[in-house]
Amino acid sequence: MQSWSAPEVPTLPGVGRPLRLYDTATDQVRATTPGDTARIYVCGITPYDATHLGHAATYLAFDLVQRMWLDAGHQVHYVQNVTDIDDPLLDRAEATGQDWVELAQRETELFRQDMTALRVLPPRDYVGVVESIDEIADGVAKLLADSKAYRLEEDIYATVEGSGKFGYESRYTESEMLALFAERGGDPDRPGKRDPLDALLWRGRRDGEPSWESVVGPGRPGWHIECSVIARSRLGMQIDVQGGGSDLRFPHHEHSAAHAEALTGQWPFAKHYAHAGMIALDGEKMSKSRGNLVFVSKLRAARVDPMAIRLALLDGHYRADREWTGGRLPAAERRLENWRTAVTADAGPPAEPVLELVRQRLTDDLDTEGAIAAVDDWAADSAAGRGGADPAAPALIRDTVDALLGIEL
Ligand code: 5CA
Ligand code: ZN
Repeated sequence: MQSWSAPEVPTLPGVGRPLRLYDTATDQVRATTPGDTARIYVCGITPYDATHLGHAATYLAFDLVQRMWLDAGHQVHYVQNVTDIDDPLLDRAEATGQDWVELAQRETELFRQDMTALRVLPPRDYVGVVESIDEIADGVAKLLADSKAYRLEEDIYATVEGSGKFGYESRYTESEMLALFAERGGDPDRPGKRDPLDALLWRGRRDGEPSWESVVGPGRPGWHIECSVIARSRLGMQIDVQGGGSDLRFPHHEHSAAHAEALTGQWPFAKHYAHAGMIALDGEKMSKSRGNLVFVSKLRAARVDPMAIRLALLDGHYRADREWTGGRLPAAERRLENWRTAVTADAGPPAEPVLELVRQRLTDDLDTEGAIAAVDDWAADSAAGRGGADPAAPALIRDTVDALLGIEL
């Protein structure tokens, strides 16, 4: 699929620091250890009702991961999927009398426009499931051939034993896994499954549903295997980061990792499993099924500066579940104005210590609040005429905020 266009990233003096990031699987903040090219897979949208502020917050968190690696001198190979065929998309299309292909294309395009406006660096490979059916079916066939999958009526399931490590990513107990599986698209109670937690790999053709001919018969892929295959074929195994919102911790990322590990015999799928917290509105997780959504495109249509949206979403730790309230945007707009005033001044307090502090804060598990506070302090000193008058400072602050926080002043 076509990705979206990349914003310029200014080069900063000096070198960035290694990024430390919380890893769900080991319950620790640990250094990421990329090679020359860092490899990251971030789960993409299911394209209906895009892009709400919860989505945006999650993609912004991983945008900062990419920016930290670039600043530290790495190249980044970033892959993201689009779940452009799945039950929730078909349900929405049917409920609203739309063609599911058109719905998916329209929402994916809106997502691209929103990401561009928010200055999110694009994935190198933006990959739809529909365009990947053959490679996913090949993966299912291999799991069947290796006895790591089995047929149940017209469908195909993966055995949870297939990877030998099931459960390490989420660290949930069996009963927690069972509850979440039922809640998030799994079918623990289906008769005939070998284990209630076995995940659907391939859904055989049903009347009235889209399906494709394939090496494992007609049908369509299950959710988790799509991400395993799309990630593995482009990035290999032991990728640096597998990312998504915390609702993907289980079952999605557990099963995606298990399928990829069962396919390759290699472990782990990812060196870090990173999860962003959920954005809530009125006390409830913002979600398509609840319908309590604030859309990036609606805010843009109301002439809200996308940089204020970005700044508002970054003003909170990415791992914390947080509430979107009416006051967040005006606060971000005021802050943006203060920063813009300070970087258009002829001089300001020296910027190198600010750059150092922003690097330090962001590479410490993406402490955006700390980074924003460092820029606030500089802007306040500048406005008050404190701390020196370096004519090079405003330009360096502008580049720092642009390259590391992705905010164009
Ligand atoms: N297509 C799958 C992943 S393969 C999917 O989860 N799509 S999604 O459209 O439902 O979500 C896209 C991303 O946004 C996921 O990483 C999800 O965890 C994240 N997300 C969804 N709702 C919220 C929310 N309220 N707050 C933060 N992130 C969210
Ligand atoms: Zn995914």
